[in-house]
Amino acid sequence: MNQFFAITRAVSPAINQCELTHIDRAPIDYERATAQHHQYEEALRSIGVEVVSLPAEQELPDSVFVEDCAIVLDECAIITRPGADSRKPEVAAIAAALAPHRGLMFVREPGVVDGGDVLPVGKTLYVGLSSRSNLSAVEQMQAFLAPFGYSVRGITVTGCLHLKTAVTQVGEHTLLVNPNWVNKADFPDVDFIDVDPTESFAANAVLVDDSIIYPMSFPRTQKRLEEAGIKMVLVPADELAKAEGAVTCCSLLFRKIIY
Ligand code: CIR
Repeated sequence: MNQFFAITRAVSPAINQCELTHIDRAPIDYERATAQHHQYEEALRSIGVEVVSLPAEQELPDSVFVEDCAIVLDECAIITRPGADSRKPEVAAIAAALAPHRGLMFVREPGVVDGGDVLPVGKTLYVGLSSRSNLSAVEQMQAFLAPFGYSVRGITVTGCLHLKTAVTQVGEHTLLVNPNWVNKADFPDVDFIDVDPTESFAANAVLVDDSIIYPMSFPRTQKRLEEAGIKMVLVPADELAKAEGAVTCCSLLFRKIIY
């Protein structure tokens, strides 16, 4: 059994000023979002993850979505340069929190990338070329990671915010996917579970060892996952979904490395 850390950050009181791209603005209940975020942290703890919870950032509406600030691999961490200008200041505190755990590398201008666009599967990093992430960042990340044997591939994603809105890993060789937003042919040598067609946003799950943390809002896709024998810890996540965030967005999960 691997040991994992997760970095999280409390919901900002400014959450109602969050960025939105593909959904309409609806009021977000800060207390409810915070309560659900605590349940998410508890879910991580329930499967043995050590949670490092950072304080809320008053001035940074989207700062609860820490996933977008870094890509943490066993060998190093890449600090991103988020695609939305309002989110660029979020990375400083995340770099400081990661520094004790990994050597850091930094994506530089003109590169932009949100961690939500980066899906590592084995030694391949798939990067969604969304409105938030570009080829310059793909090239920079390829240069950082080539010495560790990774290949970094930019792929097309349409209709949703990030690559990981459309596809995430739910087993070593299994991806949970919304085939309307990505092309399954871009992911060789894996098995797929498709989301139920009525549950477009159901493809985002957090994989920890052989369990996933999964939103309660998608019962039909949940049934498909159960039928595939995937262990699940269910969490309420509908309040932060109004900020266009899902479950992977709320943590930076990485293996403890004992040097
Ligand atoms: C944004 O538009 O940047 C935030 N409102 C939502 C970010 C969600 N993050 C993620 O999917 N990794």
